[in-house]
Amino acid sequence: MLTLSGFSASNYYNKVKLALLEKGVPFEEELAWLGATDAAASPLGKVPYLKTPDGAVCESAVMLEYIEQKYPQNPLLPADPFAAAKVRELALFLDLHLELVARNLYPEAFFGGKVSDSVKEKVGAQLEKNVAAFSQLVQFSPFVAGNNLTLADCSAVAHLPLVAGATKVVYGRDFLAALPVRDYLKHMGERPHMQKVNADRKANMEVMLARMKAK
Ligand SMILES: N[C@@H](CCC(=O)N[C@@H](CS)C(=O)NCC(=O)O)C(=O)O
Repeated sequence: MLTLSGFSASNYYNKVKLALLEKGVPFEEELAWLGATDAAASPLGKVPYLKTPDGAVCESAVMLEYIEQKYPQNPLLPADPFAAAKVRELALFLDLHLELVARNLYPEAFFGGKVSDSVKEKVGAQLEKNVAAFSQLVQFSPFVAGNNLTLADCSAVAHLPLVAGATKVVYGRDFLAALPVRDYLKHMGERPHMQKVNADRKANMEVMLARMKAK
């Protein structure tokens, strides 16, 4: 049995959780807040990490590849190598060029902190460029990589709301406004597994905010 460790308010946790649910792979969830992670399983102290019968793995993209290879049912990657490369390309863009850049804004956008003007300027310019590049790759027809749900959607549903929300709060403008993100999220939100991920996320977010207030 697999154990997914982390917490449901985490976008990277939800990326892996949705993949497991959509593929129909049995798993357990183990609550691990930041600061209380298993150092052997996640040497950087990040969540999520996945405990497998063979040992633990960190890094969500690696987890998705492991899950795909180990449990081929309900594939989230096309069989054709080039089509699979295009899905991986999109997933990597979402993780690295959108989410990781927008993450610099989260302290101010979501956690009542402050981000310096120089960081805002640098991140804003980088995001403008990266969103334009992402727009050339993404399809939204209806899934981000085409007709089928893929592992790129697991990243997209987890990250796009945060990128849109953070830019809206910090710059007063949603940098993804030109893309059909709202319709896409609505469509994805109709999937029962996505509804479970969203319900768990909301419940866990309340607990997380209460913990932050109590500190
Ligand atoms: N590249 C990592 C990113 C995971 C990540 O940044 N998770 C956040 C929670 S959403 C975290 O652990 N942040 C704490 C930290 O970076 O120290 C992955 O794909 O798993």
